Amino acid sequence: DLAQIGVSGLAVMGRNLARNLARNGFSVALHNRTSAKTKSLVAEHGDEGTFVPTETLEEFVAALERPRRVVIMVKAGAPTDAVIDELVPLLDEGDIVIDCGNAHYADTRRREADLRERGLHFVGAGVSGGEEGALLGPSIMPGGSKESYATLGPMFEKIAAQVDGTPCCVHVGPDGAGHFVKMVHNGIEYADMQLIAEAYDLLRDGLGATPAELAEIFAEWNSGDLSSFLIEITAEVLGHTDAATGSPFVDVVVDEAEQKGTGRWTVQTALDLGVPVTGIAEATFARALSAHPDQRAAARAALPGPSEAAQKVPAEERDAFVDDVRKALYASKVVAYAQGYDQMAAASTEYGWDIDLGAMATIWRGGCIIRARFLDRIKDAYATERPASLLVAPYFRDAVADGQQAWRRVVAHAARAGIPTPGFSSALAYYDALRADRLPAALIQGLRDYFGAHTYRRTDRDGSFHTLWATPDRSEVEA
Ligand code: NBP
Repeated sequence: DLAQIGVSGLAVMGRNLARNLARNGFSVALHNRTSAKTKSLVAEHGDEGTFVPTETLEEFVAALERPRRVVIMVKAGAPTDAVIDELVPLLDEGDIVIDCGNAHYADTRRREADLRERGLHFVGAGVSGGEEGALLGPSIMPGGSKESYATLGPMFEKIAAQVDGTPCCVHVGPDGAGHFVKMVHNGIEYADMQLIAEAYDLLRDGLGATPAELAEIFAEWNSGDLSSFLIEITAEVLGHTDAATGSPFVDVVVDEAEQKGTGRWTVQTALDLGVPVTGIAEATFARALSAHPDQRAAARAALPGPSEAAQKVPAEERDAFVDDVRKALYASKVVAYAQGYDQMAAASTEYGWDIDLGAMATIWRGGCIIRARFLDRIKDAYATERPASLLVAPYFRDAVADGQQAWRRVVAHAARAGIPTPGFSSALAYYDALRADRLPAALIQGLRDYFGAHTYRRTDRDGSFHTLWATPDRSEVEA
């Protein structure tokens, strides 16, 4: 019998995705560049469902029912192109090639156009949830044609995480839309983690509390509005004791954050689209800063901070401080999501993707790293019409208004105590800039006109104007 779907690339992700498909009743053809991984999968998990192991791509393709559904799950970049190049000559019109790796959406657009010309469907599908998600139910963000989704969608919806009976998988939009949304998801994940880290830093310094005590605070937050996978595992990590030293685990880890590049892609893309994603950018830069130990050591030796006394929160204000930090975290998180949503909206317009933004919140509620109670609220915010910003959607508007003063107190405290809070601070600056009656952008326009004759518009009448700055009377001309 021919297999319903094939998976090529059987490292941790591909292996678990293949098992997930088999466990859900689909017959799965298996292929890996080197066949050891194929053999071990069948040897260890062959009883979980129907697997058709193959050694060559020719055998693999021949083992699939038509139209063929071929999932590629290899290292993103050149390896993906290598597999596609080898695979394509073996396929027939109407077959579907699905890249479930972490591809850059521009690569996906290129590959999709190329395969479409050859009569094939190419689906770039974002898959979130790591190893465990791939096995037990990830959040899946497939792009590509509507036609390909008609045959692929039901399978993906079955293996995806389910929340309240709704699968965490939806057709995002044509060509690179799925991988774009996955990229923004990862960018938001960076921002989420940075904000949590800042909250931890503020509490630890301000309260002088132990990581174990802070773990309890995060566990408590996880029962409220902030409830999310990342807050839950923050409590776990902070509560963990290092077996070798008996110290809190967080104290024995080198404080230099690494990154694989999806945060950077999100920021680079946002710059091109002209969308401020300051939350994601600050999170990405904060990781970069942490990873320069020599520069940090030089600065630590040379640059003074505030007096010790400024850092501690008085005993009678501790509970209020904890609550302020919680509200500041929530408000900053709303800003980060609002910005990520703006970025998806801008790309949707730019590329004609017609992304249903509310549906993105729906499919991020389970399976993926940023899964959170919060996302139900975002889904609701987009249920009727698209708000000008997530910040002005009624629920979030009220929540942020409620936390606004706390947010200001926390950022002021951080500045006085010398605690770096680029996420909290820039989010508040974004909030204030967005709601400002007048921005100093007017002065910037004046300066640009002065040195570069770049012209400006007036508040009182239409047209473009230039002031003759070098003339004695500085008269104005219409440009
Ligand atoms: P890796 O990213 O480590 O890739 C290993 C796989 O790529 C192996 O199957 C390997 O075959 C194959 N491969 C390589 Br490397 N070069 C190849 C080539 N030139 N031709 C054919 N095959 C080649 O695997 P992974 O961690 O399972 O991740 C797979 C994809 O999923 C990546 O794009 C990743 O970014 C994405 N992703 C990963 C996670 C996660 O949590 N790990 C989460 C979400 C998405 P071999 O066995 O013969 O060397």
